[in-house]
Amino acid sequence: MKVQDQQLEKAIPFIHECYTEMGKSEAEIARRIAEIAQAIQYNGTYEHTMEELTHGAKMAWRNSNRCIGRLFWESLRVYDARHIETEEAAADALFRHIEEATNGGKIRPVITIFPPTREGKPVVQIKNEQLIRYAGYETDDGIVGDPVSVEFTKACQALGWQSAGTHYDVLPLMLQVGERAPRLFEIPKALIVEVAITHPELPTFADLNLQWYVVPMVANMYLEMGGVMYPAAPFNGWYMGTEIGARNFADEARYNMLPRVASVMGLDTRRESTLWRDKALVELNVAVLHSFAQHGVSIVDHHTAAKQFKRFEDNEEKSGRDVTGDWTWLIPPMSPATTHIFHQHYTNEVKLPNFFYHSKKR
Ligand code: HEM
Ligand code: NRG
Repeated sequence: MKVQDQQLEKAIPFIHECYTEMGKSEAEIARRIAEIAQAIQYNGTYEHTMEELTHGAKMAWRNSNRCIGRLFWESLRVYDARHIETEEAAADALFRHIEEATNGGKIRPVITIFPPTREGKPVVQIKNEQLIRYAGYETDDGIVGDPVSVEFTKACQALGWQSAGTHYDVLPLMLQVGERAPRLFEIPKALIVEVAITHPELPTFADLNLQWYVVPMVANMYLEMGGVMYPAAPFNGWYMGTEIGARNFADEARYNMLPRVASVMGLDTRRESTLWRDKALVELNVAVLHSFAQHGVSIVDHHTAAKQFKRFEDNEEKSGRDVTGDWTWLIPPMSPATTHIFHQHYTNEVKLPNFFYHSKKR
């Protein structure tokens, strides 16, 4: 089948669903589909209207099987960056994204949508995994910083990036337009909000010198809607505490802090059966939630997030839609069986529009 036919074949159900949800008539749907068919025939592709782009991005979030935060799908703010052609303009759009999303700590879900792939047109690519992430360095004394970033950090250094070499150096944006060499842009310090981690009752926690950035902005997935691919469409919500406390700080392959947390708590680590890991994990997660709340930064604990997800499931049922989900990702990494998600079955069918990983090398 020709590429154009494939696009039309995906555009039709998208327009149907999107327009029906927006309360448009059958006549309007038919008119728009005819218009799209013609655009594809003459130009090889079609452009989404602002309405389609906005509602389509919300649908993509609603269809994200691994996301526990989907109750709020309708609140997504959609920024149109489809006109952007230069690295500088892309960096500016991303700075604006960071600012609008951070919103002084009252985090807002945002997506910025860059130009779609189009025959003969260069695309903007964001090489970072998240807009804000910490660098990782291999040193003689082991890894400094976030081990997950070692490879990307090397790529930045190869392009001339210099940094302090601390555990928490925010990486620069690496942007590429078309076949040009990628370029680096430092994120202005004033835009980066971070929280130092303290514990509400255990003052020794401060000795760990832990901190984290407040907004998770996923930048390494493409958005597919109506047969159109948007290779750069970074999005964010707010954190669920366990992402930081039970994974980023706790995983052995990340900051690996449980032994040190146990040490400042004075726990007996000689035997596994004291459950020192579990005790350290709980207090570390208490500290993350406490610190964000104390700084007035949005964050959700995993019990509340699961309850919100239940409301999402109920809403979807009322709207006559099946909830799809990836159970292995939806269950929180702490006390999963205390949430209803653990005891429920989800079908991991992939609905469109949706977000997908880029292949590893790009
Ligand atoms: C994954 C929570 C907003 C799309 C996740 C995960 C969590 C989460 C806990 C699992 C992450 C992991 O284990 O690494 C939330 C919360 C939000 C939110 C609390 C607050 C509003 C959003 C938004 C979008 C989104 C705004 C898109 C518009 C996704 C996608 C994944 C995901 C695509 C899977 C990522 C992957 O496969 O790596 N979310 N999310 N989420 N979320 Fe959300
Ligand atoms: N676990 C990753 C972030 C992944 C996305 N999580 C969200 N997304 N909450 C981490 O940095 O820990 N979101 O759009 O809010």
